[in-house]
Amino acid sequence: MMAVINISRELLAARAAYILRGNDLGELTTAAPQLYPHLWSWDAAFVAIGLATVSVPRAIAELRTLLRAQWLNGMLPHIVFGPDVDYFPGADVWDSACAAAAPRDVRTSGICQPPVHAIAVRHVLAAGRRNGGSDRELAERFAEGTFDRWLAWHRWLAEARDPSRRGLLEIYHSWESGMDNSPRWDSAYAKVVPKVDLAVRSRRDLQHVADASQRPTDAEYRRYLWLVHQMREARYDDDTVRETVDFRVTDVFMSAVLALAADELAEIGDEFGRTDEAAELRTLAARFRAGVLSTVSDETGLARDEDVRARAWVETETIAGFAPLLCGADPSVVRRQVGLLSGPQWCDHPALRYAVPPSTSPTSPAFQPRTYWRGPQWPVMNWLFCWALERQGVAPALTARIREDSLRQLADLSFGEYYEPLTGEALGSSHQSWTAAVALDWTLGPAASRRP
Ligand code: 2M8
Repeated sequence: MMAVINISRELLAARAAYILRGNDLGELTTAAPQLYPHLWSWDAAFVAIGLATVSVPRAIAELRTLLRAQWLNGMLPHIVFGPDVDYFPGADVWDSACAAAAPRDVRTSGICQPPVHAIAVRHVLAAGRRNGGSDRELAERFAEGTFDRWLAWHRWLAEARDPSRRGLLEIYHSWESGMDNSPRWDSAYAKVVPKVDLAVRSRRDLQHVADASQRPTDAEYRRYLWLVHQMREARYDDDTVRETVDFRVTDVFMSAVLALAADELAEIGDEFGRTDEAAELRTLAARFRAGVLSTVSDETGLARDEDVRARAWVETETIAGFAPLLCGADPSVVRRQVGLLSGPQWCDHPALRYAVPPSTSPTSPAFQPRTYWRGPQWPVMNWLFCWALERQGVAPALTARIREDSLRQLADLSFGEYYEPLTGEALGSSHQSWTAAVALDWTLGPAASRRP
């Protein structure tokens, strides 16, 4: 059993700011110093939320770096490559230049990640207004001036990734979900058989974690690389990718994030007189909220992904099942989900070191406490669920508990990428930027004043 560490909120904030500073390459914060030496799309949004508490201009610069890499079709790519450094699969493997829609002057990957960005833009705007003066001016100019870019991103998702307009986003690689090796994807991946043996030997991630079992396996990586190969063959053309890539699933978590973010962007639209676009965004949010709700299982109370090719629901009990709590839902669904999340299958499981949701339920046969998205707790997920619930004014006791326990978990100051739920040990990369960023918002941001 690890000792409980008591540190002041000031020390946690100071250390978190120091970590982000250490990962700062100027206008791009690496997701982590060694394991992830480039900018990741949804990491950048969380990083901006953290940075907004200490520097509004620097938070804006981060989001602008991501926007400079936006594709002509509106997609925000999941990786924006910085200076040449070891990472696999790097820019050469993705070869985004083969895509007609890719930007010519920035190297990127060819897939996307959950669209949390509008949440970040609103945080930056609010921080600018709290600070006043030039921060207010900069933040307002930024939010107004980039509105169309974020709108294009949301429109692309709604059109290219929801072809049958079910209100459910499709993904063609599990890296798009952000939860790369979650057991959510096991059944779909079981049918992905690489036809070319791609160089798994080049994996560099394993050099940067203490124990390879905390990362995806080589067999998983072979499939990941095969899907990249298929997309590159399709030159990342949306219609071709949809029809040819071996992995095609609807992602209920990402769909809920889109609904939530579309509502946030609509608020910005209204503020700056873009009322037609704001109405369009609210319609989009309603479509995806309904889509998320349509997946909820009567039996388990959890929302589900669907393997589109197999036409089969994914029943694995992962944190994504709580998607309705992100985007808002029918009160009876919310009540049942809050009960589940607070209960012994999740946060109140007796073996947990800290009462925060693991990425897979400890009562599920798929639970692996040390392996990446298959069981560990992720501070950034805790932040997102707390923030979304607070935004709706739902479950204050649960959110206060998750936040307090997250802060206790972070008190070892390692800013781990993820945490072993039974022991509280930090795993994966240390000095992970989005972990430091959420610590900053919890200690210095508006959430800090709501804490007991
Ligand atoms: C992880 O994903 C990358 C691939 O995109 C990796 O494992 O190499 C995920 O946790 C993802 O959600 C995250 O954005 C990224 C950087 O933190 O790392």
